[in-house]
Amino acid sequence: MSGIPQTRIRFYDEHPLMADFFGEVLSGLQQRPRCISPKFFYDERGSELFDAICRTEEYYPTRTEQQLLQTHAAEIAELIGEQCLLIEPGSGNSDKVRLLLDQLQPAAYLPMDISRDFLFQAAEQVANDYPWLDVYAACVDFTAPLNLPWCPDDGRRLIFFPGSSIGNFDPGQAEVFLRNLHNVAGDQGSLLIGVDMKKDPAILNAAYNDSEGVTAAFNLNLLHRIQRELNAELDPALFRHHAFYNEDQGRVEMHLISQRAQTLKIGDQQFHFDKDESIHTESSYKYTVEEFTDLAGRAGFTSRQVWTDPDQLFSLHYFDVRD
Ligand code: AVI
Repeated sequence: MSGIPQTRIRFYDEHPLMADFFGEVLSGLQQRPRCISPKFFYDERGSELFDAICRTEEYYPTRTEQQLLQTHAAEIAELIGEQCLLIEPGSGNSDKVRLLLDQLQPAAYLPMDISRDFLFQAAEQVANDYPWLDVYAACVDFTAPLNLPWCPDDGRRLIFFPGSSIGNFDPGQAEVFLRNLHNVAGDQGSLLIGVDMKKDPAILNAAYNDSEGVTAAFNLNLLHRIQRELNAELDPALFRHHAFYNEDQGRVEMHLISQRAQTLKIGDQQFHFDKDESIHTESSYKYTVEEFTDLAGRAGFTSRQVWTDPDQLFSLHYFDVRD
């Protein structure tokens, strides 16, 4: 024995193409209604602001889901059994999975993210903190169809997709994405997914309009990013954050509203905005337990268990692939 601690970590890099920020912003601003994808929120500052949102008084999803994971980890472990392969698409800082690892005792943890440095750093921390665990970190675009060439092929697979990130897909895209997860899970696999629930609109409106203005700063940071990275002629202070629950669509919408008539310049293109014209930056769909069970059912999943908190704010669903 050398006495040197060995980390059981392997890296796999598919070198996913980064999204074309310039091209997507230009085409989104040409559309009516104008829109920019929420995936562009998450530069370094945007990721810090998102973490800060999760700590605000009003943004209940993070702490409610953490509580559900903590409370039900043993039941989850019983459902999936010992020595599973725990796969987390969009693993980010791998924070929430830590609530499961001790109970689940998986054979291996497979975090996947498109953001290489962040992924490899987080994976290394998990490997250091859980020296008994094999970690296979994969830099991939998890929204594209996935295959797992680096994955050990014994053991049941449990896909973990927390945070209600599924809410940021529109329902059609969500079904396609869930189908991809179904393929990845294999014949014996399961899915553990966090889903924000429909509720009193006042609670939703407060969650996306926190009193400290963190969500507003997160939304407006997109314009700072466009100004800085695309050399755009625009003043973020001439826009304001607007978020509201759209009951007909069952989603919270975030917009950036032009506070006066103005013209933005990006590259050689100009975009004229009327006063109060909006850029739609995010939709966050909310689901009843039945609605989400049906959606996942259309993607081939069978519901085994759903846990909710006493206030019915957030749901944690456990699905099997098999009937
Ligand atoms: C990442 N996603 C699930 C968050 C949500 O609630 O839709 C992003 C967010 N936007 C504003 N606040 C939080």
